Amino acid sequence: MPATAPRCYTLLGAPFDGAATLGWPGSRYAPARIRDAMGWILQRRENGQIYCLDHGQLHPFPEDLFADGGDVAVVAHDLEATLRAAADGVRETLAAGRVPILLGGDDSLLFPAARGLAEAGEGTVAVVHLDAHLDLLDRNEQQGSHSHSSGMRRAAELPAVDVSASVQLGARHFNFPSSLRFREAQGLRNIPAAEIHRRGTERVAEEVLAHVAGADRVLLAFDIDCIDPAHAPGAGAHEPGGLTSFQALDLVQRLAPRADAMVLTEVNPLTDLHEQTANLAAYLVAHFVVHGGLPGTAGPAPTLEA
Ligand SMILES: [Mn+2]
Repeated sequence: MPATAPRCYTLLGAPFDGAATLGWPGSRYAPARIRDAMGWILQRRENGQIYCLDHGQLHPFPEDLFADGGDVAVVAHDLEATLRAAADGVRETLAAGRVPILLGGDDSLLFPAARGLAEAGEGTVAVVHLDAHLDLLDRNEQQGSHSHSSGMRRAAELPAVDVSASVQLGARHFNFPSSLRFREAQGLRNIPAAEIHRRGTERVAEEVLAHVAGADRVLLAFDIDCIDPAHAPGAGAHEPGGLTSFQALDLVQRLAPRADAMVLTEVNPLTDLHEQTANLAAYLVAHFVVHGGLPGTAGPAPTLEA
């Protein structure tokens, strides 16, 4: 097989939850907890490879595949400065030829992730947004115009973002009728959690990949609350009926090769249980890196035995 260099990834922490104006604050502590959990996963590397048990494959994992770029310069009292710093971190990582993984922090960070990806080059950006919520709030008195309820709305306003090539996955329960009107006016596709449960992740991922096909670059925006609180209790809000941890991991594995950046938000160590959610978040990041870096190659064949 020809030697192809894998895409390489840089983790950027954004320990900021000042825009968590509803729900529980605490996601500022997530980057440190997720980094700790990553350490346990990365120790399974040997001689530049890692063995993925899900598909029985060996994946290249050279030393440079995954790097920790530290935290972006969040300013706790200054939302705009924090969003700017996060966008700069994403843009500069892409300019260095690496794939950024921005770890929130609250979900206001979806917007600077999209902004940094948009500013990194010409052409259009599609956002694949996994979330229990739509985050399409324009503004209100309590939350203003930049909060963890408005990230997707602000991203959709960026000229480079192709809203009709973007898609939201995992939403459930109730939201504002004005958000439905915005979605319909903009042609923003929505695949709610109920539909993912009925159709399965393989078919949904195929539809998502077809839907974003026309975009030049893709942001995978992952609010941990798209996962059911039974699987991810450490979140900013609990919405029952969400994805299982398996469904979330499977979607990330399938979408990773098409994604040019990832933002992972709303992991909340203050509501977590025995680091369960930080651990799941670390595995979401690890699968994003392993499956997006290079396809797996001949490994041991999967067996049917227990
Ligand atoms: Mn959410």
